[in-house]
Amino acid sequence: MSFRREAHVARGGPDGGDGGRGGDVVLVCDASLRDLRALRRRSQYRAGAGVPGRGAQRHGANGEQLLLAVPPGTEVTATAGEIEGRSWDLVLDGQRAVVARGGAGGRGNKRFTTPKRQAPQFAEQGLAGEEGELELALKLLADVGLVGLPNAGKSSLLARLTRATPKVAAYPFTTLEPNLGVLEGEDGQIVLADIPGLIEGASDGAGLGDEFLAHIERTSLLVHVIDLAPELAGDRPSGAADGPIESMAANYGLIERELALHDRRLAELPRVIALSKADLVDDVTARAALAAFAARIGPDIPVLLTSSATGAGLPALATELLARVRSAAGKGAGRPDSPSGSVGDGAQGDPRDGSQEALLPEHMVFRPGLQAGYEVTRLDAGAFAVTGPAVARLVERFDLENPEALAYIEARMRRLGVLGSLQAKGFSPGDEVRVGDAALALFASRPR
Ligand SMILES: Nc1nc2c(ncn2[C@@H]2O[C@H](COP(=O)(O)OP(=O)(O)OP(=O)(O)O)[C@@H](O)[C@H]2O)c(=O)[nH]1
Ligand SMILES: [Mg+2]
Repeated sequence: MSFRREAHVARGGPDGGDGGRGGDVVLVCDASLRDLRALRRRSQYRAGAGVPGRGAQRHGANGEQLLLAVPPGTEVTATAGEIEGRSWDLVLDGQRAVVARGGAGGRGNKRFTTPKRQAPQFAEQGLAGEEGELELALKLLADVGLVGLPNAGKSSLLARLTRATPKVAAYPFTTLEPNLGVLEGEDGQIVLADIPGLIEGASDGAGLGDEFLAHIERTSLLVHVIDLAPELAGDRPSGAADGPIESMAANYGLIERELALHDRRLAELPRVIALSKADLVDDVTARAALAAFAARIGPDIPVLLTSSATGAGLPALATELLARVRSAAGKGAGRPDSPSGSVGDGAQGDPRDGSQEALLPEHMVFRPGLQAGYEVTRLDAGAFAVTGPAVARLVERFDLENPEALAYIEARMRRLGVLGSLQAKGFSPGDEVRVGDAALALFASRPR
């Protein structure tokens, strides 16, 4: 609130400028980051405050927004505060999410000048910005997930198909953390993820549990790796009742059940089956097993024989994966940000693909609408409560000790119809009206 004061100007009039709005807290997806470590150092982040307005109609500057960089694949959920329940998914470089908006600035007293109120002795207060708690989870972004029992040969496949160097050893649970590798194709790359082996009950936490399944939730294709050798390399005659094919089918069913129990989406992903370690059995046996197993599984799922020792079947597997990921991306079923797609050069605002354009801005833009609704409740004789966002904001915005500001609130409430509703419930001038934490004696001076 300010009035013009100058030596030779009498009654200079109100000249209070508006306050600036508070800065937003914004998460920005940054493809150069790989983890969330940078955010561990602090637990609270706050954007800059708006600068108050000043005399001579000088408006305050807006608060500086706070930009926090997160790696692609960050899922954000607001778990507390007024932002609770909102969520964002940051996958593309440069993508932004405004997770908490700064509060609006208040208007200076100059704005409240009317022919009748030429010297307003009050100004609006700024509103508080949004506050809350966020949970950030990083999920790997891979096109293809390698799944299977422990020791099936998943990491060996990743090592042969890509330049990744995961640990490989002849015992179960060699892999304790997911590994990523890039498979180079002729016209693009795809990312493969090797996760720890799964066992029965993994979806309930058995073995290393389902913790790592989250990392393959966003793949567009799974490679289910089944060890061909333990059944066929032994001296069990193939084709015997309850023989190797039944046993492989049982292992297959077991893993598929765990995937489905973890998340239906995983069950619905297309898959390729790799019968691994084919070098450990003779060619004829391996081919017979392939034919029998493929017949069991049905025509919809390709089954391939592979050997990470000799490299047999690996070019065919690579071709299959590259083709299927590309066709999934073409259908829009895959991740829109697949490195094999047209993004990845970091070009922003390139209008070549509408669907990607649509993903580039914030995933979710939350704009509180103008909610004018309110509710009047009679608490007891002489006391009422009014609830509703518009009324709450009105009261929050002004100094309630200031009689002029109070008169302004009364006038606004009358226009909103609040006075009428109060009167319908037995309100008489001067009764207590509670709005949020405030208790006001309204309409005491000028009942109508
Ligand atoms: N002969 C032969 N051995 C293989 C082949 N693939 C994997 N192995 C062996 O099988 C064992 C397990 O291989 P890994 O690649 O570590 O298996 P994994 O599925 O990643 O196992 P976990 O990480 O424990 O789930 C290792 O001793 C590998 O050397 C193959 O094609 N031929
Ligand atoms: Mg492994």
